[in-house]
Amino acid sequence: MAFQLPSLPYAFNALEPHVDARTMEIHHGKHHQAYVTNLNNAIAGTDAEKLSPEEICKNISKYPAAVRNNGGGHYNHSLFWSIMAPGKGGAPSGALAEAINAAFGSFDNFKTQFSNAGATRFGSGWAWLVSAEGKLHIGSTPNQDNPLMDVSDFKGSPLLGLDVWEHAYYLHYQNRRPDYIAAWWNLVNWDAVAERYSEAAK
Ligand code: MN3
Repeated sequence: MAFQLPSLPYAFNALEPHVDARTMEIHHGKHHQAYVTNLNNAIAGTDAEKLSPEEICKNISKYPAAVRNNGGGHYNHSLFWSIMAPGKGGAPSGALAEAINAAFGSFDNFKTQFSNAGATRFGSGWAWLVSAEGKLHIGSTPNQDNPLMDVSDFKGSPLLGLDVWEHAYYLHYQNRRPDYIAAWWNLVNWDAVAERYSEAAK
Protein backbone atom coordinates (compact mmCIF):
# COMPACT_ATOMS: atom_id res chain seq x y z
CA MET A 1 0.00 0.00 0.00
CA ALA A 2 1.51 3.31 -1.11
CA PHE A 3 -0.34 5.48 1.39
CA GLN A 4 -1.53 4.83 4.91
CA LEU A 5 -3.97 6.50 7.27
CA PRO A 6 -1.89 8.58 9.71
CA SER A 7 -2.80 7.92 13.33
CA LEU A 8 -4.49 10.79 15.13
CA PRO A 9 -2.04 12.59 17.45
CA TYR A 10 -4.79 12.76 20.15
CA ALA A 11 -7.81 10.75 21.30
CA PHE A 12 -11.15 10.94 19.47
CA ASN A 13 -12.68 12.78 22.43
CA ALA A 14 -9.72 15.15 22.95
CA LEU A 15 -11.25 17.97 20.91
CA GLU A 16 -14.52 18.08 22.85
CA PRO A 17 -16.63 20.09 23.37
CA HIS A 18 -15.70 21.85 20.12
CA VAL A 19 -15.64 18.74 17.93
CA ASP A 20 -17.32 15.65 19.38
CA ALA A 21 -15.73 12.19 19.65
CA ARG A 22 -18.22 10.44 17.37
CA THR A 23 -17.59 12.96 14.58
CA MET A 24 -13.81 12.49 14.95
CA GLU A 25 -14.13 8.69 14.97
CA ILE A 26 -16.15 8.64 11.73
CA HIS A 27 -14.23 11.49 10.11
CA HIS A 28 -10.82 9.91 10.69
CA GLY A 29 -11.65 6.19 10.68
CA LYS A 30 -14.21 6.14 7.87
CA HIS A 31 -13.89 9.26 5.69
CA HIS A 32 -10.12 9.70 5.75
CA GLN A 33 -9.59 5.93 5.56
CA ALA A 34 -11.81 5.81 2.45
CA TYR A 35 -9.72 8.53 0.75
CA VAL A 36 -6.55 6.54 1.48
CA THR A 37 -8.03 3.25 0.27
CA ASN A 38 -9.49 4.78 -2.87
CA LEU A 39 -6.28 6.70 -3.62
CA ASN A 40 -4.24 3.49 -3.32
CA ASN A 41 -6.68 1.70 -5.64
CA ALA A 42 -6.60 4.56 -8.15
CA ILE A 43 -2.79 4.67 -8.41
CA ALA A 44 -2.07 0.93 -8.06
CA GLY A 45 0.63 -0.11 -10.50
CA THR A 46 1.44 3.46 -11.61
CA ASP A 47 4.47 5.67 -10.95
CA ALA A 48 2.35 7.78 -8.57
CA GLU A 49 2.86 5.06 -5.95
CA LYS A 50 6.36 6.45 -5.42
CA LEU A 51 5.29 10.10 -5.11
CA SER A 52 4.30 12.14 -2.08
CA PRO A 53 0.74 13.47 -1.77
CA GLU A 54 2.22 16.97 -2.35
CA GLU A 55 3.85 15.92 -5.62
CA ILE A 56 0.65 14.27 -6.81
CA CYS A 57 -1.40 17.38 -5.97
CA LYS A 58 1.01 19.73 -7.78
CA ASN A 59 0.50 17.77 -11.01
CA ILE A 60 -3.10 16.76 -10.44
CA SER A 61 -4.21 17.72 -13.96
CA LYS A 62 -2.30 14.64 -15.21
CA TYR A 63 -4.44 12.25 -13.18
CA PRO A 64 -8.00 10.95 -13.32
CA ALA A 65 -10.75 12.39 -11.09
CA ALA A 66 -10.38 9.55 -8.55
CA VAL A 67 -6.82 10.68 -7.80
CA ARG A 68 -7.86 14.34 -7.55
CA ASN A 69 -10.70 13.55 -5.13
CA ASN A 70 -8.93 10.98 -2.98
CA GLY A 71 -5.39 12.35 -3.20
CA GLY A 72 -6.76 15.74 -2.20
CA GLY A 73 -8.80 14.10 0.53
CA HIS A 74 -5.74 12.35 1.93
CA TYR A 75 -3.51 15.46 1.83
CA ASN A 76 -6.20 17.78 3.23
CA HIS A 77 -7.19 15.57 6.15
CA SER A 78 -3.58 14.78 7.10
CA LEU A 79 -2.99 18.53 7.32
CA PHE A 80 -6.26 19.10 9.20
CA TRP A 81 -5.46 16.65 12.03
CA SER A 82 -2.00 18.17 12.41
CA ILE A 83 -3.10 21.80 12.81
CA MET A 84 -5.55 21.00 15.61
CA ALA A 85 -4.82 19.97 19.18
CA PRO A 86 -6.65 19.97 22.49
CA GLY A 87 -6.31 23.05 24.70
CA LYS A 88 -4.96 25.27 21.93
CA GLY A 89 -6.52 28.24 20.17
CA GLY A 90 -5.44 31.72 21.18
CA ALA A 91 -3.30 33.65 18.73
CA PRO A 92 -0.04 33.09 16.86
CA SER A 93 3.18 34.86 17.81
CA GLY A 94 6.46 35.77 16.16
CA ALA A 95 6.95 35.95 12.40
CA LEU A 96 3.57 34.35 11.61
CA ALA A 97 1.73 36.92 13.75
CA GLU A 98 3.59 39.73 11.98
CA ALA A 99 2.76 38.29 8.55
CA ILE A 100 -0.93 37.98 9.49
CA ASN A 101 -1.02 41.57 10.72
CA ALA A 102 0.73 42.76 7.56
CA ALA A 103 -1.67 40.92 5.25
CA PHE A 104 -4.98 41.39 7.06
CA GLY A 105 -4.50 44.38 9.39
CA SER A 106 -5.05 42.44 12.61
CA PHE A 107 -5.57 38.93 13.93
CA ASP A 108 -9.28 39.67 14.45
CA ASN A 109 -9.64 40.79 10.83
CA PHE A 110 -7.87 37.65 9.72
CA LYS A 111 -10.24 35.46 11.77
CA THR A 112 -13.29 37.23 10.36
CA GLN A 113 -12.10 36.85 6.76
CA PHE A 114 -11.07 33.22 7.21
CA SER A 115 -14.36 32.35 8.96
CA ASN A 116 -16.22 34.03 6.13
CA ALA A 117 -14.30 32.01 3.53
CA GLY A 118 -15.44 28.82 5.27
CA ALA A 119 -19.00 29.94 5.89
CA THR A 120 -19.57 31.08 2.31
CA ARG A 121 -17.97 28.10 0.51
CA PHE A 122 -21.08 26.70 -1.21
CA GLY A 123 -21.57 22.97 -0.64
CA SER A 124 -18.49 20.98 0.40
CA GLY A 125 -14.94 22.24 0.53
CA TRP A 126 -12.18 23.86 2.52
CA ALA A 127 -11.10 27.31 3.74
CA TRP A 128 -7.37 28.02 3.59
CA LEU A 129 -4.62 30.32 4.76
CA VAL A 130 -1.75 30.04 2.30
CA SER A 131 1.63 31.57 1.75
CA ALA A 132 2.48 32.58 -1.82
CA GLU A 133 5.52 34.58 -2.88
CA GLY A 134 6.12 35.71 0.67
CA LYS A 135 2.55 36.94 1.30
CA LEU A 136 -0.39 35.39 3.11
CA HIS A 137 -3.77 34.90 1.43
CA ILE A 138 -7.19 33.54 2.44
CA GLY A 139 -9.35 31.55 0.07
CA SER A 140 -11.38 28.40 -0.34
CA THR A 141 -11.57 25.38 -2.64
CA PRO A 142 -14.45 23.06 -3.57
CA ASN A 143 -14.69 19.35 -2.74
CA GLN A 144 -11.23 17.91 -1.89
CA ASP A 145 -9.28 20.33 -4.06
CA ASN A 146 -6.50 22.30 -2.38
CA PRO A 147 -4.20 25.26 -3.15
CA LEU A 148 -1.32 22.97 -4.18
CA MET A 149 -3.28 21.68 -7.16
CA ASP A 150 -2.33 22.99 -10.59
CA VAL A 151 -6.05 23.07 -11.46
CA SER A 152 -6.98 25.28 -8.50
CA ASP A 153 -8.04 28.94 -8.97
CA PHE A 154 -6.59 29.62 -5.52
CA LYS A 155 -2.94 28.61 -5.11
CA GLY A 156 -0.21 28.70 -2.49
CA SER A 157 1.45 26.67 0.25
CA PRO A 158 -1.28 25.58 2.69
CA LEU A 159 -0.58 26.75 6.26
CA LEU A 160 -4.03 26.32 7.80
CA GLY A 161 -7.01 24.41 6.42
CA LEU A 162 -10.58 24.11 7.67
CA ASP A 163 -12.84 21.28 6.53
CA VAL A 164 -16.35 22.65 5.96
CA TRP A 165 -17.88 19.45 4.57
CA GLU A 166 -21.04 18.59 6.51
CA HIS A 167 -19.38 15.34 7.69
CA ALA A 168 -16.98 17.52 9.72
CA TYR A 169 -19.72 19.03 11.88
CA TYR A 170 -23.26 17.85 11.13
CA LEU A 171 -23.68 15.34 14.02
CA HIS A 172 -23.11 18.05 16.61
CA TYR A 173 -23.90 21.33 14.82
CA GLN A 174 -26.42 20.19 12.14
CA ASN A 175 -26.82 23.12 9.70
CA ARG A 176 -25.00 25.62 11.93
CA ARG A 177 -21.70 25.78 10.05
CA PRO A 178 -20.81 29.23 11.49
CA ASP A 179 -21.10 27.83 15.05
CA TYR A 180 -18.73 25.00 14.14
CA ILE A 181 -16.25 27.48 12.68
CA ALA A 182 -16.45 29.74 15.76
CA ALA A 183 -15.76 26.75 18.05
CA TRP A 184 -12.97 25.41 15.83
CA TRP A 185 -10.75 28.42 16.56
CA ASN A 186 -10.32 26.97 20.08
CA LEU A 187 -8.47 24.01 18.55
CA VAL A 188 -6.02 25.68 16.18
CA ASN A 189 -2.46 24.68 17.01
CA TRP A 190 -0.61 27.86 16.08
CA ASP A 191 2.77 26.26 16.79
CA ALA A 192 2.08 23.75 14.01
CA VAL A 193 0.90 26.53 11.67
CA ALA A 194 4.02 28.59 12.44
CA GLU A 195 6.18 25.58 11.61
CA ARG A 196 4.43 25.23 8.25
CA TYR A 197 4.97 28.97 7.66
CA SER A 198 8.70 28.72 8.30
CA GLU A 199 8.94 25.61 6.07
CA ALA A 200 7.07 27.40 3.27
CA ALA A 201 9.49 30.35 3.52
CA LYS A 202 12.51 28.13 2.78
MN1 MN3 B 1 -13.48 15.79 5.93
